[in-house]
Amino acid sequence: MGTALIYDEEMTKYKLLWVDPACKIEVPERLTVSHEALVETGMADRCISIPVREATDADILLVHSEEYLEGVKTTPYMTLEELQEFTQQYGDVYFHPNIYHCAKLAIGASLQLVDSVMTGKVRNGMALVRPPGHHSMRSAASGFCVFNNVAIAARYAKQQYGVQRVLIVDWDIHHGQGVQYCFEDDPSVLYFSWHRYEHQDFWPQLRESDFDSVGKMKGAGFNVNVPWNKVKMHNSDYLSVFFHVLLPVAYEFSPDLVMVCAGFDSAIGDPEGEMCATPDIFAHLTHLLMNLAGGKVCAVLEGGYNLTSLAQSVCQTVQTLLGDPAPRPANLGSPCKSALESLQCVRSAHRQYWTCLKHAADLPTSDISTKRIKLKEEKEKMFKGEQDESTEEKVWTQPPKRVTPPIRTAVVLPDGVTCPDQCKRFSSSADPDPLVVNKLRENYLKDGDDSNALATLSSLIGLADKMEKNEICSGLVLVRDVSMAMMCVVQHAATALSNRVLVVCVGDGKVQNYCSQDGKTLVVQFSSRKSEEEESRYYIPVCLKKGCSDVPGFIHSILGLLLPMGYEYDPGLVVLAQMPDSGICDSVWQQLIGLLQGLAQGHILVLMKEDGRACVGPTASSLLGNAAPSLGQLHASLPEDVEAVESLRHRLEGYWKLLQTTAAD
Ligand code: Q9C
Ligand code: ZN
Repeated sequence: MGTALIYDEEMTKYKLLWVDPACKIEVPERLTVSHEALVETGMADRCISIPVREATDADILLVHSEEYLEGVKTTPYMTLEELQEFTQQYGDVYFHPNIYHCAKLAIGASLQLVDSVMTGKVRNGMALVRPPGHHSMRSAASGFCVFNNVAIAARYAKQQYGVQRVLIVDWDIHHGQGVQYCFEDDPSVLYFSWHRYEHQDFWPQLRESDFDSVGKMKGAGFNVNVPWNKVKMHNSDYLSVFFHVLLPVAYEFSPDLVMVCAGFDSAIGDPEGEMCATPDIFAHLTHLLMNLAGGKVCAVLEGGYNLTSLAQSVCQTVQTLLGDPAPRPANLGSPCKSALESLQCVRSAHRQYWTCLKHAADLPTSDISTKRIKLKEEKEKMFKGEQDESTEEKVWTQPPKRVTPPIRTAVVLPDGVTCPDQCKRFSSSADPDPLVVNKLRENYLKDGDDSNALATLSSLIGLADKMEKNEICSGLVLVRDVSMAMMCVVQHAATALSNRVLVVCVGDGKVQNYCSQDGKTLVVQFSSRKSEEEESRYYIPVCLKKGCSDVPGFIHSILGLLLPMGYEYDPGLVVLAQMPDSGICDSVWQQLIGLLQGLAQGHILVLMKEDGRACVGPTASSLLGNAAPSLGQLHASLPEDVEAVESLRHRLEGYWKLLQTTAAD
């Protein structure tokens, strides 16, 4: 199953016809450079090209009023003066004789995308459209938007395909107030938006863009606003909000479809956003959504006004939708204080609606309105100070070309065990390094161990070597003794490989203390028994009451502990070991594999016991890049597990800054 790309040059055929400083950044080239970049990188060719269509009146009326539609319908016949006058009743938007036509195509493109994904013609896709949509309201244009493309698409998906729950992720740097208003009282559509806010000083300057607008009536809890109160937010600020707000809530919600308001004015270099997140962050944001809703992700372009950063960000998004491993999430620092304040406020505002946030810390001052005044005052004090126009924040290097290894997934399996055709059977027995073989024999094999075990271990080592050389992306090895194989590959990595290794061990069993003090390995073990080994920065036993068999507790420890530490650690290789009797079910296991592939450029080596054969199919499928099946709506974690995760977080947040969820005073 492929990735749809929906684009039509016709949508470049309108522009601003008079002088308006507020609108001059919204140019036709936004679309041409994005599309050309996809063509030049070969990505357009790899996508399934789907034609746009014109939205019907009925489509438009899913969200907009008849009066508004009738008004917009007259714009193609207006004189320049009439267009300017029509424009005047709205904020920061312009009309053109061809914009009504383009606006119908922009909706039609979004609906074609939903159709392609919902009928299974493709797995996911992106629509490159103009005009954007997320600011437009029932009866008003706004912020370059005429009709609300994504809101219409979400209603359409519900109506046409009986989709029960839609998640809308709005990573554009502006608040999509049009989307918020549309679904405010609707619990079937969860709207998440982060946006430059600056305590209501930034456009559209609405009180209701703040974190305490959580939705109304039955929709309470289904509107999640993350206001950025400072500019220059970095990759770690964005990721932190994904790990500690969006993803836990999204997994609890369990959407059947994910729509993305994919604006790239949240990227570095954008004159509107003034943020510092680099284009490669969109590979990760995209990747982290791709195991929701069985992989049904529809991205629709919104803003993005720096043509260079826009084109790069679009490429990162589409390449990730195509299934290529994401680049290493390098140099993640601590989220900034202002971001942590926002994070804490959002988590606190939503704790009554989402069980995953129930134990979130309260606001520092316990009173939301006191906090908001305090922060605003702080800001005004600062104002006289630095207006420094440092260029460093506007300069970045183009993300390096993402080279996918020739072999996606290699497997080492006993004879007779089958797996998907796309996997490559791997064996190093043709050319084993005699030194390695001797070392293996001496260190790991007891008398009586046969040559089969030796061959498996040397293949395992060979696989790790080829993964480091980027000749193979991921691997699956079935072994007799998981603990021993894990020790073997970790020691090999420590001595022969140059990369840091993240070891994730699922299930009980002694994990030899191979955590080096130098941080060459980071070991995270999920089990139901208290570990006898000493915890440290690099050995993290996550003790869950029922191990991995209680799904909510396990998922929340993956999202809230494992991923933040993993991203900050930035390993070159992930070793994932499933102990016998781990109690993990296939779909949870697949979620874990899917999420971990955001690390180490997808270099993940999975170890399982020989007789766990039933799981080979699902494991191989996940390693090949297929989306994990949805887990369904999650219930509350066991209180003991919440306690365990929170106490670990507190113990570790000094070492691992991405674990922080509160701002220090
Ligand atoms: N300094 C979207 O990104 N304000 N719309 C412009 C210029 C309006 C943005 C002020 C920004 C609208 C889809
Ligand atoms: Zn925007």
